[in-house]
Amino acid sequence: MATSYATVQTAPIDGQKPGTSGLRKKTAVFRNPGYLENFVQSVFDGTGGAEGKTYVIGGDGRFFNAEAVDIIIRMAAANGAARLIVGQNGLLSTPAVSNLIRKYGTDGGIILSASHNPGGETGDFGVKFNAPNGGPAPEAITDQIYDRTQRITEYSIAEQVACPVGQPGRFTVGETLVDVIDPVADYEALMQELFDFDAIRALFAGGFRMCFDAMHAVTGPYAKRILEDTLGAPKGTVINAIPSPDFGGGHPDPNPVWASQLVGIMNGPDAPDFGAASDGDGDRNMIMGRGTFVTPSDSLALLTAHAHLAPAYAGKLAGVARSMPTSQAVDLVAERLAIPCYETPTGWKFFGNLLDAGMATLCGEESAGTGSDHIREKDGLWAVLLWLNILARDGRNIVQLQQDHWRSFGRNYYARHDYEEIPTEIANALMDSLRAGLAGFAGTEVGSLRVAAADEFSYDDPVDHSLTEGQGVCISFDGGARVVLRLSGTGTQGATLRVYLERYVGKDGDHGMVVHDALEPVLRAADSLARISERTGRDKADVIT
Ligand code: G16
Repeated sequence: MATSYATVQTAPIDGQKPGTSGLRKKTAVFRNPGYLENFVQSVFDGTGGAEGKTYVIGGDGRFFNAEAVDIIIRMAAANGAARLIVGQNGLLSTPAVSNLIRKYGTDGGIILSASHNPGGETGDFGVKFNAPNGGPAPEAITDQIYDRTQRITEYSIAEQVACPVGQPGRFTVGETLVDVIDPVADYEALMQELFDFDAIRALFAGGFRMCFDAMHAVTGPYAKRILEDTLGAPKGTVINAIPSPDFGGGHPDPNPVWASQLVGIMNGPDAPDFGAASDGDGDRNMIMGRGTFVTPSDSLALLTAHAHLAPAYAGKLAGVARSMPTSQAVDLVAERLAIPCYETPTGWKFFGNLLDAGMATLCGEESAGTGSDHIREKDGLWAVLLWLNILARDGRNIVQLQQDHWRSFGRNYYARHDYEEIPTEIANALMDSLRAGLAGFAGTEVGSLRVAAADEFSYDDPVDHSLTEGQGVCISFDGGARVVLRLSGTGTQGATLRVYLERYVGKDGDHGMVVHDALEPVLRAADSLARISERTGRDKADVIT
């Protein structure tokens, strides 16, 4: 029987503006009638229509993932898509989607995830459109999508038909071919091209032990297959490996606060040599050695310094890029390697042009994202495999590598303080008054520090020369300390103020301070200049990472 299609009348819904990384809202909001449908139709309409196109579709398995995949398949079919590539059970990690888009030359992909935000019925959900280069849609495209959400009058959807995504294979919805694929296979093949799997296999065969915490999220099946089945890590190396709709009731954010189980294991009496975790959709990573946490900023610096040990990067680093709030540790490595280091706004999408133009090879962010030109997303398991490749080829352990790095380059003490769910007006007023005072900050003494410069970051993209303004306030102090303040673009409730603290201690300085103590003067200066406690009524941050 022929598939029938419906054209459903609808009206614009407020607030469908994509943020730092796609549209993120409470799951309940996405489940409101027409909410997902309006946004998906706007994605198609805002990108020239779906007629004859091919898309990759998958998500991190959170609550509402399965229903959303079903709706998007039926909408893509009703909009005339030629072919859809869907992960088995609707599962695909964000890096896997990026790889599939590039490998099969599709017209883009739709990723269902709110990344590291909690899931479940009362948690968060999200939809992100990735462009044909495999990367998050740049602002020019998300603006067009948003524009459509404000003018939408109808959406198209196929009738309820069976979409058997539980097994690899092919089915059709009307004229649209739907290929259900093993989510891991293509991704694993790419990793094998990049890294020295034999060296990593030998490392594990020699008794090297690691713990990978998949945090009940999408990376579980990827990590189990690659680390345990292919590379020979002992069974049980990957913990919390089965994706669950509410991430086991946890917060799938790989940082020392939320990955506390891993932290306990790595600080325990029989700690393995290496610890790592990944987030909801598999693009973030956290790295630990025995009793040691490697900050994402330091991880980027160390990976850059040693990337030549991996086959894909030996002699091939064209440049590096980091988001502005990320510590300047990698800048020092780039300087020594005599390669350029680019500073971009927060948001992986800003690395896309640099990667496409071959100007940057490695990129990273303080928010636990690291990646390279192999795809156009950050990639959690990739970072773990690059670390394993380096450990296998270098011979030193993580603690030694980190300490030797600091002795060679100096240490950038670093922490991020998040003040969550601040009423939006208060957060905006804080940032506005900070901006208004910026011009007068230079030369001000705050405690033991003196302001060297203060400005608001704007980015002139060196490839397409698009200008992105208002990307965070940066106050630097004499001697190399700095504080950056900005509002998060990924929260779903109120506003989150992020305060990024950094202090540089040179190669002969004290690298063994407690991070909080090292950063105390910078925190005090930030509070005094931005009047954080006075304006928010909070005497400390909610989450410190
Ligand atoms: C997203 C972006 C990252 C960004 C992070 C935090 O990550 O892709 O580039 O650093 O959000 O953004 P914000 O500080 O605005 O909350 P993910 O892993 O959530 O997609």
